[in-house]
Amino acid sequence: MTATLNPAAMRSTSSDDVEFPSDARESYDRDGFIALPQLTTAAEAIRLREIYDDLFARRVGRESGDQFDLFGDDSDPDKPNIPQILGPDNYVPELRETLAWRNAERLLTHLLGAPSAGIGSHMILKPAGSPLSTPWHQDEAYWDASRRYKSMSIWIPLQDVDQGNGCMHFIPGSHRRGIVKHRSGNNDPRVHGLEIDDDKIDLSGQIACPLPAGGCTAHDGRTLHFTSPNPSRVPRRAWIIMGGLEAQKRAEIRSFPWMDAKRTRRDERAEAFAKAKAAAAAV
Ligand SMILES: O=C(O)CCC(=O)C(=O)O
Repeated sequence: MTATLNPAAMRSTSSDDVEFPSDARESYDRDGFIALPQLTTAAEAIRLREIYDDLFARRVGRESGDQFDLFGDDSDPDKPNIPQILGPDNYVPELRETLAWRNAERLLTHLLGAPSAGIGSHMILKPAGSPLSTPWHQDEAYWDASRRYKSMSIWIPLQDVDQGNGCMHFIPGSHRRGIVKHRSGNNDPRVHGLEIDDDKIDLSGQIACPLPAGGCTAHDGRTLHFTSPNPSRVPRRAWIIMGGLEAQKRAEIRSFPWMDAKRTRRDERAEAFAKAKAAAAAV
C-alpha cells in the first residue's frame, strides 16, 4: 500500500514555516509515522544536495568514524554499499540554519508534545544502481538498552523518492510493540547496520511513502521500517534529523546482544581518533 499525501493540507506561511496538518499528531500517535509533502522548499533541497554530495565526495568524517559503510564490512572507503555520515551538521554548521532544520525542530515539538531535548542529524546515501534495501529494523535496537526513549527521526529525501529508488516503508502501529530480536546485516558483526532477526513478524501491512524532494516522513524510534533498493540512475540522498525527549533510566533490565557482539571498523577508527585527540591535548 502507498501513503496518500494531501499537499493542500500543508502550505508555507510568509515566514516559510510549514503548517502541519491538523491531524498530524493523532496520525503519528496511532501509526508511529507520518508523511508530509513539504518540510522545505525545492530550492533549498537543491542547495542541500550540493552540501550532501560534497561531504560524501570528500569522505568527511571517515577518519573519526563518522563516515562509514552502513551495510558492508567498511574495508574500502572507495566502495561502500550504503555510505552514511553521522553528525554532518558538526562539519557544516550552516545545516542548522536551514529551513529544513527549523521546520524539523517545529515538527519534533509538535509531535512529541514538548521541545526536543536535543537535535542531531545523519545522512544515508543509496548509490545509483544499488540492489540493496536498508532492511527492516527499529532504530531503538541500536541504542542504550538501559534507557527508555521517546524519540523521532525526520527523514528528508533530497530528490523525489518512490518504491523504485529507495523510499521509506513502515508497519503502522509497530511502535507499540517492544524491540524485536535484531542481528547485524548478513549476520556479520563487522556490519554496522541492523536487521530484524524474527521471520514471524508480519510485514504484509507495510505502507510505502513516496515523497517529493524536500518532503519528509517522521517515525518513532520503535516503528519498523525499511527502504527499498535504488536501481535508478540517480543517487538516493536522505538527510535525517533526529530528536526526542530526555531518555530515562529503565527500571527493568533489557539487553541488546546484537550490539554487544558488534566489531566494526567504524568503532575502531572512532576509538583511535579519540585516543590521538586526547594524546594531542595532553601535550
Ligand atoms: O535511508 C535509508 O535507507 C534508511 C533510513 C533509516 O532507516 C532511518 O532513517 O531510520
